Amino acid sequence: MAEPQFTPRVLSGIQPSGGLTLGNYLGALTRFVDIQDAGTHECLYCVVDLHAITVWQDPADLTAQTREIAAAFMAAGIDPTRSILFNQSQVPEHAQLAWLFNCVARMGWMRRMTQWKDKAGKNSEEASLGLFAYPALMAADILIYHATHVPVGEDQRQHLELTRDIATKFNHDFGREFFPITEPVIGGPAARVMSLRDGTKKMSKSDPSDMSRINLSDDADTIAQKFRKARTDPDPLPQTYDALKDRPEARNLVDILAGLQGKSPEAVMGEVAGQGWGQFKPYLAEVAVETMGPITAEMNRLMADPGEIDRILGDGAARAREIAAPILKDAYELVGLIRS
Ligand code: AQP
Repeated sequence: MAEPQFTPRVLSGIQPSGGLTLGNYLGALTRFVDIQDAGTHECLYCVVDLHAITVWQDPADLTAQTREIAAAFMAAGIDPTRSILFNQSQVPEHAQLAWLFNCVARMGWMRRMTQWKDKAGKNSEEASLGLFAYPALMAADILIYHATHVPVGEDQRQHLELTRDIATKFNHDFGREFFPITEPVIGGPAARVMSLRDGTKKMSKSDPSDMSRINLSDDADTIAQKFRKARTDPDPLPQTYDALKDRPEARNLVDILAGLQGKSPEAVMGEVAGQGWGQFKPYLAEVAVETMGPITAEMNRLMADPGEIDRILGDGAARAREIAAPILKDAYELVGLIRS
């Protein structure tokens, strides 16, 4: 059967498992805005609260963080009239499709997920069943809209591959090219922003050390202090980007500067080659404050009116459901479930 044409549509999300980091901002948020502004795709962006509760979240914090992330989306440039902005739990079709996918995906596929291994660690018997099934819910987030493209950071590549495996198996099992084989959109110098304390670990909002990350809510002094204390090696910056290959901490700071300035790391190296850390780090902090300061201020302004944020999320959820409901209905019918 010929593959149906799918509407060019983008879906991506961020978990309200803490405040946003510079990694989320550069690896995800700025790219969400670029795609929206390009106008080539219908865009759906969600705060994935059901994913956040796969590990314990204090209920009051979860509510506040969900609003904070919605505010950050808008402060960074997501326009809720051009994109559909919502929180995942208000669109029950995500969880309903996820159940079908729990029955399609195989245990072995899930066990291979590095995020599961990292987050469950040695204590996997105590991890929630939801954490194990997380990638099936993520596949449902994407496929409930027949999304054709998903902008994500490098860390999500494996989950995207699993989404493609689930779509392929579903289409094969039920004999129809029903779900698109979604393409990841990964790239740019900051596709993987690393921890400021360990250049081999990604910057993460749930890292126990606040010094490992820049938060979108950090003020100028805190940002300067965190970069000043960021781990580096003693050598100055070399002449070429290639020469940073085995210097993960140094390379990370150059990548961050490139991401903030929207330049290639090679172009940045042309400007900072030979600098010592005493010169480079304050400059990096200055650029970060200049870029993020206005976003943080706008985010704080929006958060002062939680009722308005909730209204926007509710409106987005209603629009999202208009797309999701007929796709879920068709998926149920393909599986043989009666929906009268
Ligand atoms: N360090 C990063 N560099 C580049 N991109 C990143 N992303 C996350 N960290 C980095 C991208 O941000 C989007 C949203 O991620 P998420 O919140 O859904 O989950 P995550 O990837 O697990 O992010 P965190 O910050 O590490 O959250 P916790 O600590 O709760 O697990 C995704 O597109 C991701 O690629």
